[in-house]
Amino acid sequence: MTIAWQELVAGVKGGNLRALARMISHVENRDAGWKDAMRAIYPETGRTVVFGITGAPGAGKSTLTSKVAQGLVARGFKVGIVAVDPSSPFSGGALLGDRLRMQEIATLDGIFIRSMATRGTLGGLCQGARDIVRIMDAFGKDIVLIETVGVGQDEIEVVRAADLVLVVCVPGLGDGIQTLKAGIMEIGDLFVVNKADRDGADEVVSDIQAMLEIAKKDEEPVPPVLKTSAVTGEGIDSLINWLSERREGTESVAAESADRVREEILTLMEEELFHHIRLQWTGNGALQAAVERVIAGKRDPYSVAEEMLSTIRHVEPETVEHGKQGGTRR
Ligand SMILES: Nc1nc2c(ncn2[C@@H]2O[C@H](COP(=O)(O)OP(=O)(O)O)[C@@H](O)[C@H]2O)c(=O)[nH]1
Ligand SMILES: [Mg+2]
Repeated sequence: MTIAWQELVAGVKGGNLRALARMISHVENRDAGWKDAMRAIYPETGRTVVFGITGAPGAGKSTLTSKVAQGLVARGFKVGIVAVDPSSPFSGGALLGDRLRMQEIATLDGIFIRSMATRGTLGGLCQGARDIVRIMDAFGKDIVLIETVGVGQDEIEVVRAADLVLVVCVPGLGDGIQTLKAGIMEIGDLFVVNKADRDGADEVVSDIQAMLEIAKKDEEPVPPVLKTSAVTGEGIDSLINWLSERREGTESVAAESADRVREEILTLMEEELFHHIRLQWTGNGALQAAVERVIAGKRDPYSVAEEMLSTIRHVEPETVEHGKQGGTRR
């Protein structure tokens, strides 16, 4: 199938919703020509501020995300949502629940919602999220909210695609903070204690504040801790205020840091190399032959892998259609 990439790219830049959805799917599938298409939109990107919203399952991330998105739209922002669904067979219900809760706003003007599976994403979860964010950015979104569960390594990787991270905690999860993956406290720019309508919210706030004080580095301000309740509406406005202030006041946030660019280039190179290695070795039968020799007890996997790697001298890049240079951003 040949994809009408130019049409899609033009559609995305022109604010066409159908083109936006289709381009995201084709890029996510890594359909032939995806990189040229990303290159074509790259100069149009760099405006969107990306907020990662992470926390334990059931903390209220989806509920908060939809409330906050609606509040931001009411203030004139164009908002996109990326929902990273846990696709474990045990949480099939959660996935559906997320979709249903999100459905409520999927049709609201100015909000585009995209779900992403956590497993089997070509190119990795973080790069996948980054690609989607860029396409939404070129489409004209001012803000993208990425909702992700903060419990697994893959999920934490996703927040590397975010400019600022909100960590959602709740009372009544025992030691709520401990259920989050170690390392998540360090990445929070804002802590939200949700379900403040329940007992114990103030204790969780103090616990987090104490923890942040201990972890505090000189010069750096301690991240704020907000209390919210989707039931009573408490704190939702303050949360929306924080987000819109950060959207407005931090033009440099969206600028890519050297670390981030370095990491992205490496990720893209790894993806490409891996793709070529697979194609080459499955295509020419060398892999199958090696498998047979190992199974027959004639070789071991270690030396086979080493031998095969030593045959790589040069990896041709994917055919470049236009031969043009990628642009710089506006
Ligand atoms: N009592 C109370 N329940 C909430 C609040 N926010 C969300 N919930 C409920 O908590 C459950 C999980 O919410 P959800 O947004 O799906 O959590 P997620 O897994 O973090 O995305 C749902 O039944 C929500 O209605 C809140 O502030 N207070
Ligand atoms: Mg959710």
